[in-house]
Amino acid sequence: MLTEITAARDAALVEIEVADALDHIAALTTRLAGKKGELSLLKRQLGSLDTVEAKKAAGQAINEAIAAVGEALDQRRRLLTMEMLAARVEAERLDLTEFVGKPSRGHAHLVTQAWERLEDVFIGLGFRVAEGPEVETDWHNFEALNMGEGHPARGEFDTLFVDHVPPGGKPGTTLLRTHTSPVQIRTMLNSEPPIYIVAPGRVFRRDTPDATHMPVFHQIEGLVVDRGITMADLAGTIEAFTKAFFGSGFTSRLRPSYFPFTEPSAEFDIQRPNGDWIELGGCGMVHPNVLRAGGIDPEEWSGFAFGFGIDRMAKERHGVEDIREMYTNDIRFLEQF
Ligand code: FA5
Repeated sequence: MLTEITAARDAALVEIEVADALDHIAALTTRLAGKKGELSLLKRQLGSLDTVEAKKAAGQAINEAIAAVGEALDQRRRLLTMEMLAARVEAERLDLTEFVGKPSRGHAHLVTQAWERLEDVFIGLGFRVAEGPEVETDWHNFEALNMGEGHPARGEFDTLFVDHVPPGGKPGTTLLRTHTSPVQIRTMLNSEPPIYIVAPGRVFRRDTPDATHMPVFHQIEGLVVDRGITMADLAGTIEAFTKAFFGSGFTSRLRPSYFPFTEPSAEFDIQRPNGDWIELGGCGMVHPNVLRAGGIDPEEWSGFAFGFGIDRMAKERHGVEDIREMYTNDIRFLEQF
């Protein structure tokens, strides 16, 4: 009988050893170690043994075998439970490797970079930075800039109007500023000459987007009002700025043009080291009517102003083909700058 018990125990231990799932262990627990399990059933045969000693020895052997099998089942259950949990953790683990070891700091947009560099260059030339609102009055955007009601030049600015009537005002006189020039007026009204300011900012026009136009873009305005300011000061400032911003290989020129708020007026172009000319913006001597609208006596003071497109400058500086690319928010494009 002892041989039979040992054989049953060893067979049970082997079965437990190879069980590879928790429900398999549960089934083995019932079959091997339960009250009606194979080992317990052996007890029924104890009656057939001849001596009390033999019965005692066999009974004890059966109990030890049941305990050994029970212990083996516990151990195997613990192991399989741990393996199952480890497998689940592994399956549900988030793969964070792409975030490890790769610093993912962003950087300023190329138009913001150009804007900040322009401020730096002009501050270096002795200018201060001024600001004005994006929602403007017709008076600041046009009237005070020598473009009275019905002035044909108004038509060149495809204006976006805001559905707002100011207290005591007329409908259709609130608009999104079409250029940064109204900051000239606000600065003259708020401060005494001498004035040396630049005003970078966002402007709006009903322009259809194409390779060189956006309906929302950025300009930087410059205004100088002092005693004895001449066109030579304007040309010298533009040239100093061109070299400081683009590099010593670049040069500038003024070409006669027309703006209602400057007289005389000019377009200014810059020349690349390869000889190409690029148009950057407009400029001129501040019109006496504009100085008057700003509360400044044109007999005592004179000044110059300029305004150009920041987006176009960023485009030229980085050799971007199409201005629209700068606003598609494509990280592969933006990352290059
Ligand atoms: C003006 O807006 C004048 N206020 C500039 C000025 C200021 C002249 C002071 C004299 C004295 P203009 O409409 O040409 O001018 O615009 C100036 C620059 O803005 C252009 O040369 C161009 O670089 C840029 N620009 C104009 N329209 C767009 C557009 N839709 N998208 C991107 N850039 C534009």
